[in-house]
Amino acid sequence: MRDYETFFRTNRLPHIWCPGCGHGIAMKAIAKAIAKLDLDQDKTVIVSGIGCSSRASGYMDFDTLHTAHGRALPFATGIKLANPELNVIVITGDGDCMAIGGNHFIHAARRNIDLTVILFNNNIYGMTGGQASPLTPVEKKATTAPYGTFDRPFNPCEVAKTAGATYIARGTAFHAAPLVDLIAQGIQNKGFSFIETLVQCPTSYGRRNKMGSAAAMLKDMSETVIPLAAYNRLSTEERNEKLPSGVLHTDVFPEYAAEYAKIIKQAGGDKA
Ligand SMILES: Cc1ncc(C[n+]2csc(CCOP(=O)(O)OP(=O)(O)O)c2C)c(N)n1
Ligand code: SF4
Repeated sequence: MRDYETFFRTNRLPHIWCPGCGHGIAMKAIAKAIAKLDLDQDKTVIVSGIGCSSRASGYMDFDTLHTAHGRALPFATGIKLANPELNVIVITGDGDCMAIGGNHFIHAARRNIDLTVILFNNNIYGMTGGQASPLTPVEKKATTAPYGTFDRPFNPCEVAKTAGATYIARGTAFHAAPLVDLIAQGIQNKGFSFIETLVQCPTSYGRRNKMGSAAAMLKDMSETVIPLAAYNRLSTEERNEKLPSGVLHTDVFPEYAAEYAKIIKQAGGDKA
């Protein structure tokens, strides 16, 4: 097995992330999952949109695409359809994935195309200074909600499930070791895989909401996010305060790129 550290472009360091940002932990988990599965570096592509989270693609030594805000999934879809043998991994933020990119997300999930999407969820638009995203919890403050937002947030795992994703998991930057396994399982699923990864943004989110240091935010995560089995034992009222982690949903549907290849064959297109 290759050392995961060899999967970084060290000449691009130092990274741009603030001290205590959780994005680096999530990026490391992806590199470790790739190492664990012993994926071919030349057959693995990392695609991202725009945001602090999406900067991760630039630090990872694979074929990488840093695309436009919200548009990682259309690029990733094109890559997968043109080269179905590639492992295509998408890194995205909560604004990138669920706001501007929300429509791409539901349709990529609906198609069950073989992509692994890792959402670095810091509950805020970090890069642009702290606007509320569709995943900002009610009452949390943002530059666009100085008195606290009253927009109801999405549960991205539920959106993914409703849209048709065939592997859905939730992990956190605090639970870094199990996160590696959740990502590895997602990569192995032949279909649309979604791993929501909760990460701390001490700068644009934590500071405004008086959540303390990065360490305090991680501690909070460790108490709020609990294994699915433990979550299922809670009362409805108790569940309001917690989030389940681990593999939340799996399903089996035909994979889009494989179905597409069949149609090409049927139409005689593979003779060219
Ligand atoms: C089309 C377009 N709209 C808006 C922007 C400005 N913009 C850049 S990053 C960003 C938000 C990033 O937030 P998120 O996706 O949650 O990632 P984070 O920075 O929190 O990791 C926005 C609105 C842009 N670059 N392009
Ligand atoms: S603003 Fe937030 S998300 Fe962006 S690098 Fe800083 S801590 Fe990370």
